[in-house]
Amino acid sequence: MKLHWSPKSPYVRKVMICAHELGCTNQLLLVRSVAAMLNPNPAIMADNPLGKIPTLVLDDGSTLFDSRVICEYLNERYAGALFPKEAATKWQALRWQAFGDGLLDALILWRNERERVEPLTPLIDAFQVKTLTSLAQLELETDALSASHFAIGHITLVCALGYLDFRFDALAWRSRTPRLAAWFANQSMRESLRITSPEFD
Ligand SMILES: N[C@@H](CCC(=O)N[C@@H](CS)C(=O)NCC(=O)O)C(=O)O
Repeated sequence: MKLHWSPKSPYVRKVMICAHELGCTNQLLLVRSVAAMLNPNPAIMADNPLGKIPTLVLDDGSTLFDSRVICEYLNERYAGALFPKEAATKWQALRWQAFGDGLLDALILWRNERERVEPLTPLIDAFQVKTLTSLAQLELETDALSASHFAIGHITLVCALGYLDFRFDALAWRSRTPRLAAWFANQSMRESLRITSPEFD
């Protein structure tokens, strides 16, 4: 399988963490692909008209995107337990995945906006409010995260918090959410998270 990949993309990181957890990284041919919102990449668009990474090309030539679909596909193909099946844990795991993905979506738009010559201040402010409110909510959910089995929700939230470290250092998120920071530090010792950290590039 070919994966349009970059070590800096937090959504690609989700897929790589799943692949490490499932023991299938040797089945992935990683093709370094530059995906920039303002510069659509024809090589990615040949496999995904949206021009986004991650995009997975299966051996029969069919394609899968986005990260949610690829992670679930790998989990099913390699009989993993990263997508809980029981209702008691399934919906919370999927909610945490949506929470982490939504936070990442906001952070990426925020980063694009702040790099413009004349950033729109109300938009920047709105992204900041959403991010800080999300962090405050996650701080309240730390016990529930610690008490539940490592799954796709944990993976996605770690990718979102890791992206804050990578691109939003000035936000100093740890000082606002000490319990979440302790949870993150604990999770980050896991091999699949350690070796996919963007600092490893
Ligand atoms: N919802 C998608 C988001 C993927 C995404 O936005 N990836 C970024 C790279 S971090 C990208 O490809 N951006 C290029 C673009 O938006 O044109 C997923 O979960 O895979």
